[in-house]
Amino acid sequence: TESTSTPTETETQAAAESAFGVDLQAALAERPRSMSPKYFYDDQGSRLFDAICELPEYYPTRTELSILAACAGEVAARIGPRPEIVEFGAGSLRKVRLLLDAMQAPARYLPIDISGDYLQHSVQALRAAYPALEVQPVVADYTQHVRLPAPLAGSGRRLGFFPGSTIGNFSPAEALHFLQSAAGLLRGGALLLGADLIKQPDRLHAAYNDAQGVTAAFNLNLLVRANRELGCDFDLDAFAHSAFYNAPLRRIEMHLVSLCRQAVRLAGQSYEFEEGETLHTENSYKFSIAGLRELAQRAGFRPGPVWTDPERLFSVHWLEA
Ligand code: AVJ
Repeated sequence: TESTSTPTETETQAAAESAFGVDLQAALAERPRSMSPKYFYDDQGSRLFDAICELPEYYPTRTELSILAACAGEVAARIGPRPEIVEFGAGSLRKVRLLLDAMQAPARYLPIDISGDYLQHSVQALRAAYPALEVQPVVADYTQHVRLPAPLAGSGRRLGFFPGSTIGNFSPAEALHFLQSAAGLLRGGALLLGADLIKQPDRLHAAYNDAQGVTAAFNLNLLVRANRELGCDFDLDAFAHSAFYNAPLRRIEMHLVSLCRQAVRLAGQSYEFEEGETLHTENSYKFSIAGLRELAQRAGFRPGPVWTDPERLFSVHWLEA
């Protein structure tokens, strides 16, 4: 609710039964403790993520935009006339606009997202900018089985779009599973996939430990959200942001570290944190170009061209479905 007053017991009880409440209770009861990064993206979390994308240290967004600007013409030529664009996640409209602007009469844009609200917002903005484009949002969890509407009469091939290295949030097994179902949805078309590359650990470290503390605020916002929505009593000064590169597993890990021995309440239960104990909040896997192509191939794609930036920070892959 919008109310800023303390939630009633009934409200807290209902919230505890939400997906966020159920998953946080399970996370607090298990060891090691870990939550899905999807819970970062409430209103404030989405705003903080947008701010991350503007940070000087956070190279992925601006690097991918520059790669897309450079390859959009070739992408448009490869997919052919009147394509249907299927975006996994209602992402940054800036990215898909680079593609739409290069395409020959795109037939339809189908953004898939779980959050109906966010989807409605981006759909309105896109309709205003592209009056001739048919925009058909699909409210679904694209990590699960998705059914797409039948192709429009007279439309060309389907182009899937999964930018931002969001694939890095998946475990290797989940990434394979996602790519397998995407290959099924896009059969006869292609997937344009953005993947962050393995690089010097100090560069990665800086991208997830920015000087302004925006990434720390993004991470800690999970506890702010739990206090507001679930009636928890996380002491925001008693947890700290921690992000580091786990080199053997090729991933950035984000955690919230307990700075002292403390207890936290959720739905009538008390959960102890030892000093130094963490809640693992996100993995962000990094890829080699060859490794990503091999993964895509195992999932049923035929890997085509790869575009990258001069520093080889980020990669955009053409995968034929
Ligand atoms: C949206 C998952 C691609 O992993 O870089 C940014 C999220 N987390 N800073 C990433 C994120 C901390 C981002 N992804």
